Amino acid sequence: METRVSSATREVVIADDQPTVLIGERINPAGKKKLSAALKAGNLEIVSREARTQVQARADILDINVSLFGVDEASLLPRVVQAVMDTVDVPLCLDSANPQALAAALKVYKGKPLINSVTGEEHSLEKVLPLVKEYGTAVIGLVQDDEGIPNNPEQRLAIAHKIVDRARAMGIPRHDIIIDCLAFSVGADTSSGLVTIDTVRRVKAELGVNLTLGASNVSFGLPDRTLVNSAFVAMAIAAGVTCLIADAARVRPMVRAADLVLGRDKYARRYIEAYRQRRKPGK
Ligand code: THG
Repeated sequence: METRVSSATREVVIADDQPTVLIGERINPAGKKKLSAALKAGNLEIVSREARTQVQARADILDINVSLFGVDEASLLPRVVQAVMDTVDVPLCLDSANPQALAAALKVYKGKPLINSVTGEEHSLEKVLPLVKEYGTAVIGLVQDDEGIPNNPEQRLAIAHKIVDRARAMGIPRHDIIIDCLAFSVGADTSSGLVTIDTVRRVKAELGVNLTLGASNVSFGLPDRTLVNSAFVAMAIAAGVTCLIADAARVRPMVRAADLVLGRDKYARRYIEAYRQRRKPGK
């Protein structure tokens, strides 16, 4: 199963036999005071800087999230998307639960983006899938429905089925759907990591689709977050995740090491390249 996304000039392929794709998470105001204030003031300099830094850290795709209380996402998201397209040439992942904001961003986007996200909730399926169809995008499907987020793999798997079925009924191919089995803090609930990893295995086995996770969610509230995130990233990749939303600067080395161990890095070329990059003077 291959999911292809693109910018105006570059294509990224997400598949089992390819290196794990990293979606840079840092253009997101959650927990970031400076970025929040800048976005509220319409100042996009920090956004451009974060875009450049993440691509230098070998993010393959950038997630763009501007959801902030008191901000009109439908006017801000397309402006931020334009600013990032003007700065870097990687494909973008449009991270919004607001269909109007997604539609506005899709109008300015050049290439085939990843919409983040649709859920199994009726209102989401009804509003977001038509955008996926109209613009021919790929989409991340979250295993959440009108009843909430189930705490067991069986019910999460059922929601993944529902999203894939509803998309197929609209003529959206399975290869354009990436399922997110949902990661939560193991600081809040130590059983949540296992539920997520189990769901990944089952969705992979039954649906064969590409899979993603928000890897940094797993360590909220804990010290030394990168350590926990790295362990989770390695296990998620082994279980079948093919792309990850994460901080590239922090987890790229572990992703390369995991790909190497799992036979996804011929001649260890990418692993060695990353090692050399880290050893460059000034790094
Ligand atoms: N699945 C999908 N999309 C997602 C998520 C997911 N989008 C948003 C989120 N979850 C993934 N992105 C982030 C971005 C930042 C952080 C976690 C997840 C994070 N930020 C630090 C904090 O809040 O403490 C602040 C960062 C800093 O200042 O350096 O942890 O699960 N499909």
